[in-house]
Amino acid sequence: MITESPVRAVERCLGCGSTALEPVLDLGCQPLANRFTRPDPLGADEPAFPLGIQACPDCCLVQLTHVVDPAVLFSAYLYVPSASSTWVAHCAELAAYVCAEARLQPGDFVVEIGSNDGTLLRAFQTRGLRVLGVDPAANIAALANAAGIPTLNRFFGVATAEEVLAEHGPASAVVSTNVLAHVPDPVAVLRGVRGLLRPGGLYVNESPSLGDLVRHTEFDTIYHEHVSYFSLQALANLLARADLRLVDAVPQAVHGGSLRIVGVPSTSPRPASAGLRQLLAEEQVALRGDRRALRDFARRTAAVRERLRALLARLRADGKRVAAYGATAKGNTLLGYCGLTAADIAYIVDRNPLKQGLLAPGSRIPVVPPERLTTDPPDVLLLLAWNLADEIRQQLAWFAERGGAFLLPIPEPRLV
Ligand code: DWN
Repeated sequence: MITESPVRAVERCLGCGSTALEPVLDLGCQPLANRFTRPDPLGADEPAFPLGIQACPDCCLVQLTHVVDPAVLFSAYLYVPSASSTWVAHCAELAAYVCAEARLQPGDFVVEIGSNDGTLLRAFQTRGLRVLGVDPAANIAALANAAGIPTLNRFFGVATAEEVLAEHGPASAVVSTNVLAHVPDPVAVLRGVRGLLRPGGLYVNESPSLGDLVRHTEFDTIYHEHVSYFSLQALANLLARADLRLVDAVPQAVHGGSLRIVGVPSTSPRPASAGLRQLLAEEQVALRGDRRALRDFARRTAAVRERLRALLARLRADGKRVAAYGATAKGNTLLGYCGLTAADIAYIVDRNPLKQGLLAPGSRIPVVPPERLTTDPPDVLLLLAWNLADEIRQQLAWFAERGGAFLLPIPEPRLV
């Protein structure tokens, strides 16, 4: 039987079609970062796919070298953002920002692309807005609908936008977080956004920032779900291809550093903000000759692997037991690239019940509920959710008081 491969090599830029793509970093063959598996006594083979990034010198888009069919990645999903109170607070602030920027009135219509369990839309709903989520994961869309957040179980693009438009009318605001960077055809998503927005409407998107990825050596945030790694210039180019115009940007701390951007239909009179012009100028300096910045990043990535492995070997030699906190997607890139397994990390705790009882992809380290930390405490806790370190360390103050240490892997492995 011939089955079609879910992976394809990216030979033309996903933003502009250029064939001049330049390799940046190769992380080897890795399994899908959110494909947590059931413990299987026979140790079933896990498919692994090439993982690396490359840069387009023509439109600046940094992107994967190989993309996996989104239907394989997103039709069922285990990640829900509501597990983190940092994220819930961020959503409340983001909703307030969009309401103010788009001057939304009660009853106005807001659409979120990739709305997951409805955490963000709930913040709009409580402000009296009409909301609709669009999400491709059937299990997660069902959770959102059951919780009272109307959610259409679809991938978003021009066809879905037309369907929403026909049924609900144009949107005053379209919002997406951690979605635009996840799709192999971002321009198609943006064309859908353009079609759905009313003339004075706003598109607000947040995605991890390339600048932060490079500055803080966040190589672990590279995995098959993350197709693009955005600079502001690359985003401006993508929006322009969909008849949208970038008018504002506000850097955010979430997920290791993200870019919040505001786009409007290109016919809108809204001018670009002074803040955006300043950020674009700073970015040009920071990523100037970005070949060198990206080469340095690749070198530092290899150094993190060596240092983390050496540190874990030393801890083991000292008789210390290590567990991990946060069964994150990025954690699986870190574990896979650094070659760490259950021989190095006893278990991973995570409070998302959808992940508990499963094995992390590749490393096959068991994911367990946080209570395990009290019944079977390790000496050291590797923070795979380093982006939520403040929240987690606050919860686990007792662990540090009992002499436990936290190991932060990024930007440099260190015990705190
Ligand atoms: O883009 C993506 C980002 C936004 O989220 C996805 N492709 C997948 C996901 O990436 P991640 O898995 O690296 O995300 P987080 O937000 O770093 O995951 C945090 C994990 O830690 C969750 O599984 C929940 C868990 N957690 C916990 O167990 N206890 C988090 C907190 C704050 C806690 O106290």
